[in-house]
Amino acid sequence: MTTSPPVALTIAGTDSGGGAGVTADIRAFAACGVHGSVAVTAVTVQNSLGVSGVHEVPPDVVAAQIRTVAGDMGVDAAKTGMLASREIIDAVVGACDAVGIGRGSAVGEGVPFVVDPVAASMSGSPLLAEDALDAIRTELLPRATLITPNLDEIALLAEVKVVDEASAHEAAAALHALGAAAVLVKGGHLEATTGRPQPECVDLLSLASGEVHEFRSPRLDRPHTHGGGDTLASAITAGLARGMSLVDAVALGKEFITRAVEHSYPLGAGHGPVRAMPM
Ligand code: PXL
Repeated sequence: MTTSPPVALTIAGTDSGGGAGVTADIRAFAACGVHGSVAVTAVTVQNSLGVSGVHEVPPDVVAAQIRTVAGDMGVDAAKTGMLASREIIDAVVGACDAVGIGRGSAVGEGVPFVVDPVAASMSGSPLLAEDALDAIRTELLPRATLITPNLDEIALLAEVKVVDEASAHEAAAALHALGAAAVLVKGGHLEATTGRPQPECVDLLSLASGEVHEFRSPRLDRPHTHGGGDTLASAITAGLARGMSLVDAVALGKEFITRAVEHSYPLGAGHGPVRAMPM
């Protein structure tokens, strides 16, 4: 008999260069053994050098993609990446509530929902309107099973500058106060932010119960890390779609992204992508 894999849904933007956004998400889903479905929020005109155009998908079309997929094949876990605007966030929240994605949805507990609060590309191009930050804070954080901000996104969302372990805990507490049930504080950008050499890349998983888990990996100095954040969040989402606990799914994600960075490759004249390796 042929068995079907679990289904994960990414709600995110495209990258014409195939490095980040839904292209990275689908590769990570496939490598982690889940079927990837997509609700495209925006089309970016992009290559390894950066983003030269952003074209938003109409909010009702974003919502329709979510409802159409969920109503047919079902969704075992979902994630968000680039959401572009407040109007798209409102549409995503409405559709997710209706089909039972995330906490506090119309259908009880809701399926696991990972919110990667993407604000800008690696090269600094904005991927989220300034007035949409508040919608991420008030609409999405409380619905998320897990949020996966990098240090820049933490500064924007919680107004905490993470420079060490104590401020990482402070950031997690501020994000819990905004309603996030679980926060993964990603330490990968700490060396660039503080200028202090970091032999390890330490990610902190903080649960609202007060439980904290640390995930450590050797710091790999690689120039080609395009799509790294998307890949990590997608591998975690895949783990959740497979029925893993949150802690086990984050452990899978950490192992997956460490291997993907280790095997990243040059492409074009700018930053190449991480490589999704089967797990
Ligand atoms: O990695 C963040 C990201 C997410 N989604 C899209 C992107 C990027 C970074 O460039 O282009 C579509």
